[in-house]
Amino acid sequence: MSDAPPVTVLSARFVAEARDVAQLPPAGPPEVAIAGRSNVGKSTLLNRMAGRHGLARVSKRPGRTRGLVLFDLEVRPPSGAGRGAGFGQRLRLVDLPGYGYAQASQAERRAWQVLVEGYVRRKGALRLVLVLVDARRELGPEEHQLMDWLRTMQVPCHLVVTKADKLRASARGVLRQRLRKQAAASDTMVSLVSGATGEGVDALWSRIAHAIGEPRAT
Ligand SMILES: Nc1nc2c(ncn2[C@@H]2O[C@H](COP(=O)(O)OP(=O)(O)OP(=O)(O)O)[C@@H](O)[C@H]2O)c(=O)[nH]1
Ligand SMILES: [Mg+2]
Repeated sequence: MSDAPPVTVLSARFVAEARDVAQLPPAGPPEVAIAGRSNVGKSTLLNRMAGRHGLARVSKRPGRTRGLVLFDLEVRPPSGAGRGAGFGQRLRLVDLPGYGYAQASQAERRAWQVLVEGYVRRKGALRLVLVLVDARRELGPEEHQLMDWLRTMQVPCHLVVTKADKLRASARGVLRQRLRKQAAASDTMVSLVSGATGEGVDALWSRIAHAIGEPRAT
C-alpha cells in the first residue's frame, strides 16, 4: 500500500469559499471533494495532499470549515501512469463543511444539507468524493447515508480512514485487513491514511488518479 508512485503537486492556490451554491465559481478542472464528520481531519488531509501546510484552515474545535472551500492544484501524475492517469494537470480540491457537529443548530444542519446537496446536484465538474472516517470509529449512519446518496447520484466515492497515527501498529494491521475485506465485499475503495504524518497519502493520490480517469456515468 505504501510503494505507490507519488503524484507531484506543482502548485496549489485558494480559489473561492462559497457559503451557498450561487456563490460557487464556474466549473473548472475536475473536482475531488472531501466530506466527513466535523473534526475528522478533512482540511488537514487536504493540506497534506497539496503538500502545503496552512492552505486550508484547521482547528481543534469542530465546525471550522463552514462553506465549500475550493483550491486549484497543478499536479504531475505518477511517473509511468502517463496520460491514463486521468486528471492531466489541473485538479480542484473542495473542502466541505463537516456534519454531525454537536453544537450545530437545526438551522445549521439544514444549511449544511442544502449547501452540500446543491453542490453535488449541480453535476458540475465533481468526479469523486472522499468520505473520511476516523480510524478509531465505526462507520455511522451519516457515512452510510452519504455514501448511499452519492451512489444514487452516480457520484463515485472513496472511503478514507484517517488519523491512522492514533492507532498502535498492531491495531493498524488488524484494521487494514478488515478494510481490505470490506472493500472487496462492497463496491467501495478504501484507503487508510494519516493527515498528520502523511502515511498512505501517496497511495491515495494514485487511487484518485485512476478513479477519476474513468468517465462519470450520467
Ligand atoms: N493525530 C492526528 N490528528 C489529526 C489528523 N487529521 C486531523 N487531525 C487533527 O484533528 C483536528 C481537526 O482537523 P481538521 O482538519 O480541522 O478537521 P475538519 O474535518 O476539517 O473539521 P471541520 O472543518 O470542523 O469539519 C485538528 O486538531 C487536527 O490537527 C490526523 O491524521 N492525525
Ligand atoms: Mg475543515
